[in-house]
Amino acid sequence: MKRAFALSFLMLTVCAALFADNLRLWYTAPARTWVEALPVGNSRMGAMVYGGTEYEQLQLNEETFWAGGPHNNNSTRLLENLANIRSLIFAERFGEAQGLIDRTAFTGQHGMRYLTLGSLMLHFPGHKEATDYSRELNIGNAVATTTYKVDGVEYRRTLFASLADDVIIMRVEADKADALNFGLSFRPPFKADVAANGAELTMRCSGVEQEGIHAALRAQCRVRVVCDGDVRGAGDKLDVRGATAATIYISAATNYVNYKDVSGDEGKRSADALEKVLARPYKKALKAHVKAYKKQFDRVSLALPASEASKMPTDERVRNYHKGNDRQLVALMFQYGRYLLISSSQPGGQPATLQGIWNESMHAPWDSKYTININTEMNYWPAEVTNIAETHEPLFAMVKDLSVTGAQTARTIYGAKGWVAHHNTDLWRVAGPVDAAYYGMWPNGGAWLATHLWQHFLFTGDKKFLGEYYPVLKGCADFYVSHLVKHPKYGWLVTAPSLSPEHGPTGPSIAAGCTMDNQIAFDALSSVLAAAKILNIDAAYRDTLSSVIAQLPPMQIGRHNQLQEWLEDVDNPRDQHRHISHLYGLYPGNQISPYKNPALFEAARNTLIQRGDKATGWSIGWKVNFWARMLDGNHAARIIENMLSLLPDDSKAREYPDGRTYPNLFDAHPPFQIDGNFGFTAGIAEMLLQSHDGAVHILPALPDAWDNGNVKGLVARGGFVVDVSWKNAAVETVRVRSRVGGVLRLRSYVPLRGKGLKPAEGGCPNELFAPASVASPLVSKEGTPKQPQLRKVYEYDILTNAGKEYTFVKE
Ligand code: FUC
Repeated sequence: MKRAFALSFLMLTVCAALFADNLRLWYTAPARTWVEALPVGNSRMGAMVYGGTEYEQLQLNEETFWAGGPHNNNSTRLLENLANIRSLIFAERFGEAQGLIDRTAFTGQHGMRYLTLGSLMLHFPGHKEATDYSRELNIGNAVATTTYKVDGVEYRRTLFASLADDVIIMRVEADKADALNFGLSFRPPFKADVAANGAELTMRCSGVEQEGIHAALRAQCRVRVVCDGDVRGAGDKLDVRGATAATIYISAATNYVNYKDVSGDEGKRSADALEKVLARPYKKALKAHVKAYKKQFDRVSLALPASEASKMPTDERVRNYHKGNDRQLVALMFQYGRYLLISSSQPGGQPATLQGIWNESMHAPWDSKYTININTEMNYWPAEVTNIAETHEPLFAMVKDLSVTGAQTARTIYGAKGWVAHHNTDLWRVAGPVDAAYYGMWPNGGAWLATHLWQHFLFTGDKKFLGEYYPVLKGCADFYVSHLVKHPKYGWLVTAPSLSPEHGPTGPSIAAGCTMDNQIAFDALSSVLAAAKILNIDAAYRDTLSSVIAQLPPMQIGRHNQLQEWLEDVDNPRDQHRHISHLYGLYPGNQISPYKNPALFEAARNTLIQRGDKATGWSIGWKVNFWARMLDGNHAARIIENMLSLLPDDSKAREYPDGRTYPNLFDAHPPFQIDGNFGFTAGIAEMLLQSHDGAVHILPALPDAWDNGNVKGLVARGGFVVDVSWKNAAVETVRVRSRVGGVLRLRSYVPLRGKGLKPAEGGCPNELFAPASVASPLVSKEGTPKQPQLRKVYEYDILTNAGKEYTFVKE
């Protein structure tokens, strides 16, 4: 007995050690490039730490430091041309329609850009030649550490962006008394005013003008050193002498209040944050941060088999992933996505941009703003299912803002009701089209974002939330009801002008009623219909909604047995474009089900095969989710391998054409774009648990190679928190905690047993995970769609009570 106990204790310890080890990114040399540096963040502030010995660099960001100021970009010239543009589209004179849009839909403002705050530099004279070097980011507690020795003295730097205190803190220590001597200075890539005052260094700077919109923002960044030695400020530097430990506190703020108000006091805000944190000792501040972080992070764990390869430094693990025996890297990458979302998106803050909050440039790729024809939505795919729903809140707040700015856009540019946003927005919540007709003339960005409100309801059953956001959801439906027009040839109600994101069959992209538009309109209209029923309001409006839904174009299966991207059967089966927009209905939507419409499901598979397995980083992230929804874990694993392919940095893109992961595990479009990280995390969750199609499906798409493992804390629609363990790639145990009660319908590839579990009967008993009911597809006469081959499933029902836990095991 004693021996058995000792043995299992030992095994637990070994497992815990392996597991803990898999929550570290670690390296044996300082970062040479930004994509080797490690990110910390608390949503409002972010830092990239290089871990240099002689020169340490902390590249800083504050999430509201953007170019420009309050404005909108609503053209007043589109409306008078709208009828003409529509006539041209329906006459299939797409090029002329596109030209007319290019001339009338744009104001010259294409969204403002997200800026950097520059870097804080630490200079350690004499530390160039160091030994015993190591740096790491522990995503188990959100702390980054650098250690090394110089002349027998060990130096340690500990960095975190406090989730409890609204500052970034770096602790610098030596293991020999009084051995610390270093200087601090700013390195801003813009004109800044830097001044030292005692133990504090302050940088004051302004945003920049962009496209005629004057710079309305100012930023202040303050650095305060507390140490047991001597700290002196002189000119634009601080100097620390003869210390054993020094704590550096960094605060930053701007005058941004909201998209129309810039009356904040950046000086007071940054000073107040410092004063507040200085009131508690360093150790308490560290503890408070770790506690706040773990409260969110610890809700989910994922264990996949480890191997010798898992023990290598992180960049080597990515380099070697294709060799096939480091499945644990997938678990690390999964958790890294959760780390990045917790660190870049917290209640009260701004949503994660194309780069989260981490941007080193004054001219970031695509302005590091919000691209809402896929990228921003992808950022939030992991939020609900990986149990960090609070990270979703900044997105909800942005959608609320857009429902106001976008109402003006709908009125001004289309003469329409409700609200609309196109394919980009920014800190100022612009909602008009940007860039050019080919990319920008797409009126579904707002409605896609708003699906996140409905999804939050499905995951939580929170009727108060639904009531609060109902007007925002309804505004999307109002837009479609007033804006859709009857297609003269087909009689369906369609969006016009529009496009299938950033893609045209040939030449121009401008079209009417693209498949993705119809799917998003379907979701916008039917979620309002369902919400109105649940909230018992708007009875007459529900009839209008049902009538419009019935007139939307059905999905169509074309001559290559593909799901058509456009109304016409013009897809090119050799086209491998990164946007696979028409599969929105497969993921994140739930309009394509193997059980309810197998022909459509098969057409979606053909489309996926035709588009290929490679792409930009975010597109690969989307494909992991697509193949999970295809219930094909082995194919999803192949896509994962395409993602976990090293790109040392952008200058090596030619040598590494397939590189999609940087040494710091940031996703490479290339360049760096964080959506791929989040898409990846969501994709792993989707392989392990699905809840969009009439049941909570356990291990729907587990690859054969992930033979043994377990996941804890994933969330299914209906508010079910699910733990699963598996052996030989089959379910062993399932534990479910019910947050809101209701019937749980379980779907599994193996028979299960457990108290109260009964074979399922009838339609889905829980509206929170019921499948969508969409019209049957139209099938081309030239196509020969096959039926998919589906694994046998077992389905069970159990009535759950809120707050109770249920356990099931393999029969
Ligand atoms: C869309 C994509 C690009 C890129 C950009 C930020 O335009 O087509 O690949 O991700 O967003």
